[in-house]
This record gives sequence, C-alpha cells and structure tokens, in this order.
Amino acid sequence: MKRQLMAAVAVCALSFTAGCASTTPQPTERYADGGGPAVTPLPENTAASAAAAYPATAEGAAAFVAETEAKYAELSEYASRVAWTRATNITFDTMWLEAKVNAEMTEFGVQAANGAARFNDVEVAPDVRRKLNLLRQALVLPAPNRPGAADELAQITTRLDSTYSTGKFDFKGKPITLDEASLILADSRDPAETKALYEGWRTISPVMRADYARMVAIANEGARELGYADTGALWRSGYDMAPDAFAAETDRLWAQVKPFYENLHCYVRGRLNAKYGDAVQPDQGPIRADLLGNMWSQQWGNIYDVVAPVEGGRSSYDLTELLKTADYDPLKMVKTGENFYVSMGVAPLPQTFWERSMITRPRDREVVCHASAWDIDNADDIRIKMCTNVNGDDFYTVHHELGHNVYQRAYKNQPMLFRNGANDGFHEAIGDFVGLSALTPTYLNQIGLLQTTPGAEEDIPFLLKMALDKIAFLPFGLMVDRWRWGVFSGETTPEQYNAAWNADMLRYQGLVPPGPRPADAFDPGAKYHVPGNTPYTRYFLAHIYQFQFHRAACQQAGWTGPLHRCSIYGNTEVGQRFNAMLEMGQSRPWPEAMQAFTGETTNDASAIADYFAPLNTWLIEQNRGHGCGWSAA
Ligand code: X8Z
Ligand code: ZN
Repeated sequence: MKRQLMAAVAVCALSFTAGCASTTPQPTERYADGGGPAVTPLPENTAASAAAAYPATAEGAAAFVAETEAKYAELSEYASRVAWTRATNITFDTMWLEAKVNAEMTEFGVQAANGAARFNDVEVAPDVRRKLNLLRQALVLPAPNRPGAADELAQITTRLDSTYSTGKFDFKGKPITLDEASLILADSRDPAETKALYEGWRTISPVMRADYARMVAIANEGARELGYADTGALWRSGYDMAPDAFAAETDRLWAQVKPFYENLHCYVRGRLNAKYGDAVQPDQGPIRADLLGNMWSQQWGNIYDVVAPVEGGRSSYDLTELLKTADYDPLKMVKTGENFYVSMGVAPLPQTFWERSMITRPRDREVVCHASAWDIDNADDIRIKMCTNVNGDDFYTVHHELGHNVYQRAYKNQPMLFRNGANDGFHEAIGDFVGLSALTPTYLNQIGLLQTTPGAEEDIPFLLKMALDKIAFLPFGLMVDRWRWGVFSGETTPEQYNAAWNADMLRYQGLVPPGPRPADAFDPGAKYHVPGNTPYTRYFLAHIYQFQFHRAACQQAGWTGPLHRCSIYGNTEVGQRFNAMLEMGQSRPWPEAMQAFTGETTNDASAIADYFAPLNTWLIEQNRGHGCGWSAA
C-alpha cells in the first residue's frame, strides 16, 4: 500500500491520508507540543495567506512547490512513524497520537491544495504544473477549512480503522479474530459453518455506520471547498484524465472482461450445486457468497478442490501443502519473496527491513493485521506489516507487499511529490506481476517446492486456480468503489448503505449473502478498505495491468510458449526495463510509465484474455446447455 498526501494510516499506496500501502504520511502543519522534529510553521491555513507568501508568477509557483515539498518530506516521516506505532500497537494513546498527526496532515494537505489552486492560470514549468496538480488531488479525505473539522475527521478515521482491526466475534463459544475466521472459512465445506462465519464477522461493523456517515459528510464538505463535486470525484481525478473519463474507462474495461467472469461464475455455480444441492446452492441465479472460501468472496482459489475439473486434467499439487511439507515459516516466505526480486537484479532488502517489519501477529497486543508495505522515511526505511500464515494466499501476499517496497525504493531519488506509483493501480500491480511468475510450477520447481514440473495436462487446472483468484476478483475490485462513489455523491443515503452494498454485490459479482441481513447491518464496514479509507479501484486496475506487464516481460524474455507458463525468475534484462518504469515514480503521466516497460500506452484487457484463452474456451464447453448469468433467475 502506499498513500497520498493524507493523514498517515495503514499502508497501501501513496496518498496524503488513509491508505493501504503506506508511503508518505501527510504533510502536517505543526506537531504536537513537545515531540517530533522541529518544523517551521507554514503561513496561515488559507489560500489567501498562500497568495501573500507567493506571488502568482512562475517563480512564485516554483517557490511555493519547493517549500511545500520540503515541508511535506519533513513531516511525512514523523507521521509515518506515528502511524506505524498505532498500526502495530493499537491503544488509546496510539490512537490519540495518530488522530492528532493525521489532523495536522490533513490541514497541511488542504492548505497545499488551496495554495496550488492559486496558480491554475499561471504559466509554469511542466514539472511544477504536475506537482501543483498532484497537490490538488493528494488528499484522500479532505477536511473543510473550519476549526475542528480536521480533528473530528481524523478521530473518526482512526476509530473506524481500529474498530475493524480489533474486531472479534463468537464462534463455537469463543471469540475469534478475522484471521482465525478466514482460515476456517477457507477450508470449511459445511454451509452452516460458513454462514456463521460470514454473518459473525459482519457483527463487528454496525457500530461503524454513524461514524462512516459523518465522515462522508465532512470529507464531502472538504472536497467541495477544493472544487470537486464530491470526494468520489476527487478519487477519480488521479489518473491523468478527467474523473468522468476515468469512470467510463473502468466501464470499458469491465465490459471487456465480464463475459469471461460470467463463464467462470456459471461453471463454479454448477459445481457448487453438484456439491451442496439445490437447497444450499441452486443451479440458477446468484451464488451464495459464503461458499467461495473467502470472507468477501473476492478470491475463490480456496475452493479449488470443490470446483476442480472432473475431466480435463487434475492438479498434482496444492501450494499450501507444498509450503507446509517443506517446513516453510513466515520468515522463509518473505525471504523467498525477496529472492525473486533479487533474481531480477533488485538490491536485497536492507537489514532494517528485517529488524523493523512485523511479519507475524504479535500475541501481546492489538494490531492492524491487514497486510501493508511501508516507506517510513521515503528512502530506505521500508517495511512490511503482515500477520503471515504459511499458505498459498500469503505466499502471494508476500510478493504483493514486497512489490510495494521495491517500487518505493526505486523512486526514492525522485523529488518528494513524485515518490509514488505512476497511478495507484501501478503500485498494486508490481508485486502481483511478479507473483504471476512466482506461482508458476516451473518456478516452484526451481526453488525446490515442486519435485517435477507438470506438463500441458495441468494447464486447465492451473488456469482454473488462477482464474478463481484473478478473474473472480474483477467485479469485486470494481464494486467497492462503485458503492463508495454512490455514497459520496449522495445517491446512496446512510439508510441505504447496506442495501446498496448488497445490490452492488449482486449486480457485479452475482452473489447473495447466505441469509437476510439484519436491519442494522453495515456490511461494507466489514471490508478493510472501507473503514480504512483506501480507494479500491486501484486493485481492479492492477488486475489488468499485471497481465499487461507479464505479457510484455515474457515477450522481452523471448518466451514463445503459453503466457501462463512463463516465469521471468532470474531475468535481469527484464529486471532492468522494469526498473526503468519503477524509477519514474509519479514524475510522468502513467501512460509513459506503462510505455517504458511494455511499449503500450493504454490499459487493455487483451493480455488477460490472452493469458486465460484456453480456460475460457474450456469453460464455454463445460457450460454448454446451462443457462448462465444471474439476473433472470
Ligand atoms: O489490500 C490488499 C493488499 C494490501 S495493498 C494486501 N489487497 C486487496 C485486498 O486484500 O482486498 C491485495 C488484493 C486486493
Ligand atoms: Zn497492495
């Protein structure tokens, strides 16, 4: 994760506030009494004072940007350290500290955005213009410029994130955490049990609803003061195109991949029906969400055993079993991930990574277990925070998180405001791209996890496993922010929050909850990125970008076989070209970064289609004679 100019929070990607890949905490105007580095206070928090300090000329703009950038760099390390401290030890005091620094960061971010807007009509150097634009979009949740607003917003966001992260519910007579529930859900094939887990986890979130509604109101007020229609429009503005054009772009991409998703949905539904019978999973209509092996039904790979081909080959291995048999522990999983990047020519992780990362859940305190990657000082103090378990899911997640760290280190020599992904989808796609090679049987064989490399007879089982994670994810990757866009625009009122969430789940994913939802339910709050305020469309984009990166890398490697069997492990030439894209950070519009690595300049779902082509053909064959889709059930 990384974040943008926002209050520091969990990490997911670079923004000035909440986020998942945390990179740079938000700029802050000043610190709490006492602690923290000395910071020169900025001028008063108004656009008018910024006007006075910097004349509306090219020189004035350059001076404003330089000053803001320096302040941002200075403040971000402090905010990151506070955020890390809270995320790895949730207490009253760490929450208090984080809320304080996040409020300061938000105030700084608002001030910077307002100051930047003053130069809208001034002719400035291209880099300065880009930085001014970035400053205007950097906040994830802006606060309005009135006393107390940033404080209230920060207290709410810290409380929401902490409520999620400390959530527990009773299962079989004892309280369990999300990670415990997720492990049981992955393996359970008892629909009564999966229903209890699905519903149980969602008991942690009704308490969040009022806070969430208040947060939306404050952030919208802030977004409007910055000239955006609402916070959703602000979120859609970070893609080097107009917000509406970006929304249309996601529609276009979804239209490209939806037929494939429908084929997968149809096939999986049929197999679930065969296993559980009509009373649990009918052969028509939506799928029951709790039967898919994941708390949010966002990746379905955990139920591969239920949907494995009856004809068409069988898989000779299960990655979780391979890791367990080979006695992997969480540290070895991370070392293995590091080794992949090193094989591409990336420098090993610094010693401090190993000393300061949190790799497993501590027994003695509450933490944010949702995985994240951090860039504490915007240079070398990179870390991950995970509650790693030895299984295939976390093997993937380790590669994902390290991808964030590799990106962060690659762009560390850029000016501060360019130390970020080309867009947030790029940040999420880096580790996933590497993961596509790291999950190939060829690679698993190379590192000694698999004794033999399966032949073409395992192509369909392999592709099915991959599709259960990667294709099943696509509508989820879209629907989380479709829901939030509606919430921020006011189209969805607080009374409608839950119904709208479940309607989007049905519309995009073709899924229904295992039973009626209680009147007070707030199911969106049971997905980390909602209380954590991490924009989610980034993951939808990443699930397309990663296949573009993979196809381009395999071409560069001279690979002529099927894309899904290509691994770029050990390929330093690909590594060099990859690094050329990473080093650019956010200094240029994302199509240029895309071009530097792939030669392509657009986002294009044809690579995902190429990768999965044999499976799609196979699914169409399997589904022959079945009515697919879910709306007319
Ligand atoms: O949140 C994450 C990463 C951290 S940026 C673990 N992911 C999304 C999720 O878990 O919902 C990775 C895939 C999608
Ligand atoms: Zn991530």
